Amino acid sequence: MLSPFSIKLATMRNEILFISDLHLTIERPEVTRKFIKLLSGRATEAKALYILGDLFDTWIGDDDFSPPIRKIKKHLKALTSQGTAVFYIHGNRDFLIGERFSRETGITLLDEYSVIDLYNTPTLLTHGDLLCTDDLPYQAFRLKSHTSEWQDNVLSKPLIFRLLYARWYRLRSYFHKRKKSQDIMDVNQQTIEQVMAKYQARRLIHGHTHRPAVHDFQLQGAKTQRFVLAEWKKDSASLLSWSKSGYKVESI
Ligand SMILES: [Mn+2]
Repeated sequence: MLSPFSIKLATMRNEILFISDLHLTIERPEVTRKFIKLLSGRATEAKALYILGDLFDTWIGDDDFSPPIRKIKKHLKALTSQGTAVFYIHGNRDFLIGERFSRETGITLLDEYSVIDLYNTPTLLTHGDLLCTDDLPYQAFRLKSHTSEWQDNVLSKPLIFRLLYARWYRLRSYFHKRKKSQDIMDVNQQTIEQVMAKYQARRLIHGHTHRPAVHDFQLQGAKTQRFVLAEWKKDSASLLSWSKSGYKVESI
């Protein structure tokens, strides 16, 4: 039976929050602090929190407990325990987040493309890297690194090897990114239209490109919107909030 208190809570829980690209790392404690503030404050009154990838700057396996991982896990667990559903889509940095992390935090791992009914609009959620189809070398690496053969091989290495590999990989991707043109690093509109048609979606929400915007376009004669979430930095962070009355982009 619902007590008056839980009825009040139930009616309050009408907000759905979306964030991505926090790139949490020990090197940016301000971002970790902002995230924990969100988890222990605002998000406790939300119906659901969707994290669309790259929550962590690197993820080398669920057995890694280096800071700030333990703290983040604790706060995620507290949030899911008190009734906010938390959903996660892997980013290109933390795609090795696995079942153990999900079990320990109470979050639900979603598929790389997931459709939800967001206030009566079929809404496609994804990290965004899959939409950058002009970046052929990256897509080739992604394909390879998402096979269980590659992942089992990596995860079977001792933690210290994986830590060193992650350092090397970050350095490598930093230099690669500098060489690549800005166009190649962005999404491909044709891919977006194909994927949205395939999933029958009228709205797309993703991150990854760090180019926050709301794009309006027509797809098969219907009004369609694409929301790009912002990356979190030391002095700027934002979330996308949906309720029955529409959406808000809020800075934190
Ligand atoms: Mn990304």
